[in-house]
Amino acid sequence: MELNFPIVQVLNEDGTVVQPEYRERITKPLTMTMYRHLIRTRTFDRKCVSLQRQGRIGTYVPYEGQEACQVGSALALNDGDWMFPTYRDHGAMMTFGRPLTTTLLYWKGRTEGCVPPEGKKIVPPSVPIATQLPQAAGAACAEKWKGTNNAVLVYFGDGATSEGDFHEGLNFASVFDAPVVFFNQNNQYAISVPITRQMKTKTIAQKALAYDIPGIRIDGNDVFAVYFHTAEALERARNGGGPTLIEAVTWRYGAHTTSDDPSRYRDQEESKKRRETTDPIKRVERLMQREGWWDEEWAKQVQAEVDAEIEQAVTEMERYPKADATDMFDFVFAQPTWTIAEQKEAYLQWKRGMAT
Ligand SMILES: Cc1ncc(C[n+]2csc(CCOP(=O)(O)OP(=O)(O)O)c2C)c(N)n1
Ligand SMILES: [Mg+2]
Repeated sequence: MELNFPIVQVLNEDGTVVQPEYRERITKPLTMTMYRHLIRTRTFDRKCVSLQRQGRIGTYVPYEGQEACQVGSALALNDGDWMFPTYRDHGAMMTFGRPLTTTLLYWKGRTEGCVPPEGKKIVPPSVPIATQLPQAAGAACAEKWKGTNNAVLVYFGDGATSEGDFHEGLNFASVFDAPVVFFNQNNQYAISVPITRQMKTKTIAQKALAYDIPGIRIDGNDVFAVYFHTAEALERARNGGGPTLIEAVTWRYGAHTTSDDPSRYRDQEESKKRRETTDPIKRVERLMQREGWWDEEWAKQVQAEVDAEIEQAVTEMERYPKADATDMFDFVFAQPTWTIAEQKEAYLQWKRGMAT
């Protein structure tokens, strides 16, 4: 079965374009845009890990290693499209237009971090696994029935495929030919659980067969494969062709979250080896060198601009006070349920006790 879903690349690890039909479309300006976004997302991610270590933001979910998945797919969207991210997809959100300060405020626990940017349909990240899939299918149906040209892109991990919501979302979208692209980032782990413990199938893409929708397995560290295949799937969705399941095979270099220690469940050598061989940024650099597009001064300038933008966002985030823990009770529903009201009261009592 795996043979039917080989991993598709456009750019291989050496930075060589291996699919001639895309050759003409890989221009210098497009490559420079990709590179800038990859550097911006990686630098931001590293900065966030360091801010967490210094106690300036709360728990953080790093995505280093998965930048090509997030940048390539987000750049394939039109402005009017929807994005349904998970807690790991702030690289995709910032590429689609979410301000960096918003992302920082989210990880500081402030409610401002859940407010979508004006004019962009970026849903707050789903922390409960896979709940966003049926929601995305529903949003896509709504766009279709309203007769718009907007499509939906929904992210989820390999672990999410074990949830009922995964199957419900795909089935619903398939039955109604909803204009939605299901974008799976297969980083091969659900916290400490490897994919072999998560499913018996060899691929995630093959699950598309059960819903009679197109499924494709791509190299998630190849920003061009991600970009072109997501764009094609979105285009098909807009033209009435229904949903697509994309499995982007990738790897997170670091921990599941800043509270996790991956050395307890996997060999750290593997991540080190992958950094050297399959890194999404290095292969774009190799392409640029090969084509004679690489300019050391320009790369330094990109890094300096990105650093300045991130520093500015950190300064803005730090103007906000620490989050008030009662926010978590006040912002679930417009009117709290009695259970939430009771929990809030219990929390306030505990806090008063701590103060005396
Ligand atoms: C419904 C639900 N069950 C369990 C959890 C706890 N949990 C948080 S992250 C995670 C693993 C998810 O793995 P995957 O879907 O592969 O995404 P990744 O974290 O690798 O991006 C689990 C089980 C949760 N957040 N929601
Ligand atoms: Mg995973």
